[in-house]
Amino acid sequence: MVSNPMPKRRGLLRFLIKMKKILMVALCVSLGLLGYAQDFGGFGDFGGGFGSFGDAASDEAMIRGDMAMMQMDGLVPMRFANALDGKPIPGATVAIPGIGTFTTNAKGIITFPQRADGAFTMTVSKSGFITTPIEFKIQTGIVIFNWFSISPEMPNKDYRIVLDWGERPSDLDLHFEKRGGYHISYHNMRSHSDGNVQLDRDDTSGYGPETITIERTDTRSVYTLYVIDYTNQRSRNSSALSQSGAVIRVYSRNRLLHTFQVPAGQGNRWEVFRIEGGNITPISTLAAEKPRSSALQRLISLQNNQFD
Ligand SMILES: [Ca+2]
Repeated sequence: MVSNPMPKRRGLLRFLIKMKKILMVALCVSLGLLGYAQDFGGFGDFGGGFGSFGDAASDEAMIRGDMAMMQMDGLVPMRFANALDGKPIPGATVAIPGIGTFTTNAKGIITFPQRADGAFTMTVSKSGFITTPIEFKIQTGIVIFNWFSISPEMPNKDYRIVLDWGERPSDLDLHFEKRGGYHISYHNMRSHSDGNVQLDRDDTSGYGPETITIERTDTRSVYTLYVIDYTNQRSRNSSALSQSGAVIRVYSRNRLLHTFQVPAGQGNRWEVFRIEGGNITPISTLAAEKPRSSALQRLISLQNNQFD
């Protein structure tokens, strides 16, 4: 189980990164307004020269600044990223019946003019990635949760589980447990007990993706997938997780198998599904996280991860 009062890794570093992101967004928006007012080519060129300034977190902040500006300009932006590393997917085709067909730019973004509210399904495709249908809503003229992660092809793997969400909470965690066996999360990022299983990416700054890839599952075993709202781990009745826009996409052998949306309600633990007999059984309920693991268990799990 997760969630011990012990500070999660890199507490100070994460704080500094967050401050840096805020400053970068402020800089981004300021420069964008200046460039836009002076008609320096609008948003298409905006920010292109600043990529070398920062790390991945700063790059993401720049993209969010770009997208905020696009929305102010009456456009609907959506952004597409690689589920394994969170990097933009340029050159992907996004087909939206009733709206149009678009190609993502270098930052993985498409835009179209704001339009009447409604529910839509788009199909995202690019060579090397799994063609993925995604449902989305336009509400009050915009798409609120507009970051989407797409899985690279994986013909030889049983499952890939990808968690996307909105800006808050900053840190959601995927947990994948084999009954009587391994427990994959940021604590223990990989196991080789029945084929490789690993946490590919732990996101701690909002939006995701947070991703687990499972090479093989045993049809005689039972597995459970759940999400912990680490940011609100001490608030058992928090509604932040239910309002996070969290979506889990489960891919299997080069196709999208299931999409799970976080349900309404209270709780900092989202029980998503079980795998039993080789099939996925949806659960999708919110609950309060159970009592925390002992300090000894915590120490053991950290050491296992360290020496794995
Ligand atoms: Ca996380």
